[in-house]
Amino acid sequence: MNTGQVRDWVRAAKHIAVLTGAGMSAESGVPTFRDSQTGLWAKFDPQQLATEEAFRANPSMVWDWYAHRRQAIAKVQPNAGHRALAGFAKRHAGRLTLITQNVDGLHQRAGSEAVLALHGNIAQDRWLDTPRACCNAHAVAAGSPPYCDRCGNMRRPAVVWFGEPLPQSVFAQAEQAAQHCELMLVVGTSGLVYPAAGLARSARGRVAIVNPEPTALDDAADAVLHGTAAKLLPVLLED
Ligand code: BJW
Repeated sequence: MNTGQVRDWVRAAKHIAVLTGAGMSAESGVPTFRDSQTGLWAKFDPQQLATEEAFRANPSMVWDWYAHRRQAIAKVQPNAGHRALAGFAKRHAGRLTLITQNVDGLHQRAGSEAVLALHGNIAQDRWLDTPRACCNAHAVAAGSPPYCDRCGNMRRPAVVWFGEPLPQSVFAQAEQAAQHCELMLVVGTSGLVYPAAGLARSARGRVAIVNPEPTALDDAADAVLHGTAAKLLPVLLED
C-alpha cells in the first residue's frame, strides 16, 4: 500500500482518529521508550521506574529521572509532523480527533486543541496519596520529590504508570473516536501497551500505520507506511 492511497483515504474520511506514540516526537529529539539503542529503557527496567511501587521504593531516583526528562522536553520543539496534525485540524474543524500516549505536550505546543492525552502530562505533578486537609500548595516543602511539610505526602509526576487506570473520561472519548472514525492513523507507537493499543484494534474504519519499523499492530492494519512522522504526515495531511 502506498502513500498516495492513504492520502486518498484521508481526503475521503469524514472523521479521522489519530493515535500517536513516542516515535511522533523522535524527530524533535525526545527519546522513545523501547528503541534498542536510544530508547529511554535501553538501560533501565520499566518496572523499576514507571510504577507506583518503584516510586514508593525509591522516590528520589524516580523523581530525578522525571525531572531530567522534563528539563530535556522543555528545550525541544514540535516537528513537522506535530504541525501537520495541528494544521489539518484547524483547516478541517471537527474532522480529526487526536489521541496521544505521549506526555511531552508537543502536540499542544504545535497548536493542537482538545488533545486526548491518555498517559497524562509530564509537566504536571499531583499528590501521591489522597490529599488530606493539610496538603495544599502552601505546605509543599522543596525536595526530591517535594512533600507536604505537615504529613509528608509526596508530589509525583501526573503521568499514568503501569497498573494504573487511564483517565476515565479521556479514554471514553478516545474509544468513541475509534468506534466512529472512517480512518485511524497510528503514528510512532510500538503498539505494545494496552489499553491504548486496543484502540487501533477496535477502530471501526480503516487503519493506517506510520512507522519506520514493524509494530505489534501491523496485523490489524489496512496499510503500513514505513517512514517517519515528520516526513509522512505533512504529505498525508496536505490539502
Ligand atoms: C518512529 C520514529 C519516527 C521511532 N516516526 N515512528 C498483558 C497483556 C496486556 C496488557 C497488560 C499485560 N500485562 C499488563 C498489562 C497492562 C499494561 C500493559 O499494557 N503492559 C504491556 C507492556 C504488556 N498496561 C497498563 O498497566 C495500563 N493501565 C492499565 O491497564 O490499567 C488497568 C487498570 C484498571 C483499573 C484499575 C487499575 C488498573 C497503563 C499503561 C501506562 C503506560 N505508561 C507509560 C509511561 C508513562 C510515563 C512516562 O513517560 O514515564 O507510557 S509506559 C510507556 O509506553 C509510555 C508510552 O506512552 C507507552 C507506549 O509506548 P510507545 O509510545 O509505543 O513507545 P515505544 O518506545 O514503545 O515505541 C516507539 C515507536 O516509535 C517504535 O515503534 C519506533 O519504531 C517508532 N519510531 N522513530 C515514527 N521518527
